[in-house]
Amino acid sequence: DPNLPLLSSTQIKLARMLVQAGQAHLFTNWPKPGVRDADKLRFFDQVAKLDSSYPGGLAAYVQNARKLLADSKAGKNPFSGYVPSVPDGVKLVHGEETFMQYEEAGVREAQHSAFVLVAGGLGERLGYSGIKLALPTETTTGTSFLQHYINSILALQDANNGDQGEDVKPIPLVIMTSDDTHEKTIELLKKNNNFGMLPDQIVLLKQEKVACISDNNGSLALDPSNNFLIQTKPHGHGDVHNVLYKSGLLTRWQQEGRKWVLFFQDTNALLFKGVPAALGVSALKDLDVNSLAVNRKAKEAIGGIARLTHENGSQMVINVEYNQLDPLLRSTGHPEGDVNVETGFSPFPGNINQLIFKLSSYIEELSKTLGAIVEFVNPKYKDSSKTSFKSSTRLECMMQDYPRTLPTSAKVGFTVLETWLAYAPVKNNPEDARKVPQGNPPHSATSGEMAVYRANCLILKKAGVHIEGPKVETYNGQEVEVWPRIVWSPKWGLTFSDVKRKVKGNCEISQRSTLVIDGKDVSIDDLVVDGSLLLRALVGSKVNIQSLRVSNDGWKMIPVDWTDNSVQEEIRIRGFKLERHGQQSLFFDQPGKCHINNVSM
Ligand code: UGB
Repeated sequence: DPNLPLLSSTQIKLARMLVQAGQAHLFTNWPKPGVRDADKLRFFDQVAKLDSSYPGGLAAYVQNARKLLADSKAGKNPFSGYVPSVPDGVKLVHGEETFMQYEEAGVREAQHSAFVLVAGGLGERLGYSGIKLALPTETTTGTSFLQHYINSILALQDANNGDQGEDVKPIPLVIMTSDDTHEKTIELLKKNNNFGMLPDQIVLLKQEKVACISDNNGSLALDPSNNFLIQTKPHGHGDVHNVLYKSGLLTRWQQEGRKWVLFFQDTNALLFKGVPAALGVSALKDLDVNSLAVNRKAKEAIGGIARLTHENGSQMVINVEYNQLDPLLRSTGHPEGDVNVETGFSPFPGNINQLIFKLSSYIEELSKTLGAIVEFVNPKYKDSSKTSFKSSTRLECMMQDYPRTLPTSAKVGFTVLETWLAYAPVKNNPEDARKVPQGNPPHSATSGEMAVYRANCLILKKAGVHIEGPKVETYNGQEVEVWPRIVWSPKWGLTFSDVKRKVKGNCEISQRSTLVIDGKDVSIDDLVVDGSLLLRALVGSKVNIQSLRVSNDGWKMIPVDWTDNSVQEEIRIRGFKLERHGQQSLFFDQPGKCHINNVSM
């Protein structure tokens, strides 16, 4: 092309690749040499990046897009040829003997694990301007999601540090970021000294966006605000497999003797209450893939786990997104689609996208796929002829689609946990959350925070504590159960047996109360709280609350209006703020034993 500036051989190759892939239109409006040459070179930098970050390069991307767009135009269901049925998995009830056995096994296995947090999503649905990892899980302690996740991993690490044995190796944490979240994630970690993790214990891997496509021919779209750039959009959390594969971390982990990789999402504060038991299931059942799941209401907007049997007899257990499950059931002899059964739930458990993979078979599979994952496309067509799009589209992929390419011999299972225990994501803004039909979870900052208190209260109740409540109240237009605001650090109550061991005898907490327990060695024999009590013990301090009565004005939940811009965004998305009217704070900073006996305050 006479309008190209002087190019390097690599750039010439890229230009040729684009033309051969039917993308000559990208150059049609380029001015003559000498005009906007810097922009032209920047264009090639971008093309080089898009080419190297996609398995098989941009040419493969265009080819895959054409095929998926043709399937989409023809209305082909990605699972056509498959018949769905309800799969078998492990169903656990919190507190039962089996649950506790799995928890114990899981805590032991944690020292051979690595954690991977996918946090590249901007969370448009939540309408929060910061990164979701920085949001508080609850406002009683203000602990952010990232801090809570790190505290939980450190508690698992600490639980394996025997009294005489060697310290276990730090459990690694990978965070997948994107251009939308990378800098802010670094900032959050820096500002907080990695929340106690060692500097090289956390690795950030950034996913790249993919090129947008403007028509069924797979033509790459130019950025509407810059004609020398290709428009890009996120490719989805499925990128995590390719990003990990390329990082070289998997083989390093294998050399370190690690066995499990646990994937998790950015805003589920309850998740780690299910991790020990689910990891125990992976270990004791030797699963290649274990997906955590919860009971799911029919048509609830989370994926359903199904067994799919192909006409040729092959089978797979896989997540089917909620918008595909219903039509798939209708087209395979279930005219009523996805409906609740006598349990009040859909028979297809809901995928909460916490996945546990066996590292050895994961590495084996990625060496074949290079981390590429089955993709899909979701174009918004202008009309029913499906010949043009309302706006550009792109290919997407999901991390839970990993088992789709696995051999049938792979052991793919799932673990169903109770929703109250393990799942309360923060995904929806107040406007959308209030419209969620009554009985379905709103998945908002309000419901996410209330779920933390409820889970802690239910666990303590099972351990024998008398808990008053809950009260039903309305915040940001959502009716929620308000339980006493009880929060503990993961190192205090990592498993149910930890909690049972630490709480004995006669304890009573009133509905209006707040109780925070922060410290590994705090045991409670007899405690009555009506108001607020904050207990904090530094490492080395062994505190025994033998008998303590606390009564004060406590902390009150004051409604705030979601539209009130004078209130901090983190607060108004939950619809209330906490006002501190009275509290007792006990801080134990000295090593050794300390008993609190017969005290009223
Ligand atoms: N994410 C990335 O890291 N990169 C991306 O490009 C996109 C997202 P969403 P989604 O928990 O109920 C998933 O948007 O994809 C991260 C499952 O597919 O919150 O709509 C992002 O930062 C679905 O089956 O969820 O739905 C976040 O951490 C169901 O399980 C994570 O990926 C659903 O989650 C998920 O992104 C659920």
